[in-house]
Amino acid sequence: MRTRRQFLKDLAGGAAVLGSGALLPSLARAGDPSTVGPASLPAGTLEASFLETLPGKRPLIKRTYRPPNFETPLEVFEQLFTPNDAFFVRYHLPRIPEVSAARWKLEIGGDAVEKPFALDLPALQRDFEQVELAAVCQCSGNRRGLSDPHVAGVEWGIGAMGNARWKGARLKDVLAKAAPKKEALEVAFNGADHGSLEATPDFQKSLPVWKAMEENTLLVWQMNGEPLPHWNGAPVRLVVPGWTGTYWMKHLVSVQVLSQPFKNFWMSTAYRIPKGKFPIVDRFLSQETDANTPITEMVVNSLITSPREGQRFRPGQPVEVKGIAWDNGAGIRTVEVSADEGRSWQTATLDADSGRFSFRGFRHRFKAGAKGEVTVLAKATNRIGSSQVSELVFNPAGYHNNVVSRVRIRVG
Ligand SMILES: Nc1nc2c(c(=O)[nH]1)N[C@H]1C(S)=C(S)[C@@H](COP(=O)(O)O)O[C@H]1N2
Ligand SMILES: [Mo]
Repeated sequence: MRTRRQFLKDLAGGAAVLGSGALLPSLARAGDPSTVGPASLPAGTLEASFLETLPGKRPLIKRTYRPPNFETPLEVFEQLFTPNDAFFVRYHLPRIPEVSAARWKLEIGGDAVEKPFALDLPALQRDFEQVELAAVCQCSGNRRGLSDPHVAGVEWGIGAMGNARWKGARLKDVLAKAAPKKEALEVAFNGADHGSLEATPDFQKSLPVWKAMEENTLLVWQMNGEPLPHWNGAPVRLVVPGWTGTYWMKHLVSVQVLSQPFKNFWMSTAYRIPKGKFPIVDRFLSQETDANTPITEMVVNSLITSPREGQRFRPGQPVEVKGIAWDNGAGIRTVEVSADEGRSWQTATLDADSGRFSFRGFRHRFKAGAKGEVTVLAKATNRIGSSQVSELVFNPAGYHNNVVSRVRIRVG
């Protein structure tokens, strides 16, 4: 067991650049075990998980301290948009400087541009059209802790995701100013955070140039109408709607347009899925190998927020099923709900559409039957006919868990 003192020591080491210690989390509000994740998380994960407060955040589910990995509790997803102080936090490396918005500079270059240049925040806000869109940021490893068998990595429950309104400039407009050459193949991104050891590969990621140039790929400085919180990438982060969180580089400091595939640990080894196992629309061809391919878009998924696991109802009492569904940006077409283990399905009512990259709320009401245990299932289907799976598609990194959502309630 790591002690509080050890933790503070580690964190102080990691955050030495902060000086003030302003970003130390306040310890420790032990959580009600039922709030820190589903019972099927690996042995030890639940015991080591508490609700704890990073500066500027409300209590979130701590999965690891260093680097900070904090998950959003289930009840927050009763709201369509995830408040900034409840938005999950995911880092790979422990040294996370507080980047000053006033001094922030973004370097734009690479071998596949004619005119490299640097940009500050006023220029990003003034010289390019500002757009705002709703989009889900979901970690590739969301629900990894529910993998069966369990796999290594941060043992996330259901809350390594969030939905926000993001505002900023289009990456393609900024890149146009650098005059990309026609041999541009990928665009690589670096953030201000790094490891404590020279040997730790820095967290840098690339996108295929076509995705970087899409009109919804943004350099954002605002989240839900506020400046980005430190822990979610201040002052500027990349937003890649439809694709998993790994590409959404925080504390962005460098954008490089490249004529060759970008190779590092985070591209070539991590964040890969076996080929042919998932329904992929967006392929990252310059990074594919015979065996595997980078994870790209999210798979269609849903989460039941009500009723809760184990909730009790009286026979005949109405049960209001509520939740959210999301996908790669094709858009949610239907959510079906079953109250009989999947023998029959009813179509749920979809709430208002906040855009194809946003969470989509759904609801359905049924009457609790006779005494006993009832399994409530929800299954989302998107506009290109992709549905949640009934059996886990196992893969060694525990990505893309979109098994039909399931909650058991008790009648009687
Ligand atoms: N600079 C930086 N950006 C990063 C990461 C990181 O470790 N460092 N992690 C990525 C991953 S894997 C995810 S899932 C998202 C999480 O975004 P959030 O912490 O704002 O929730 O940030 C991405 N951007
Ligand atoms: Mo992630």
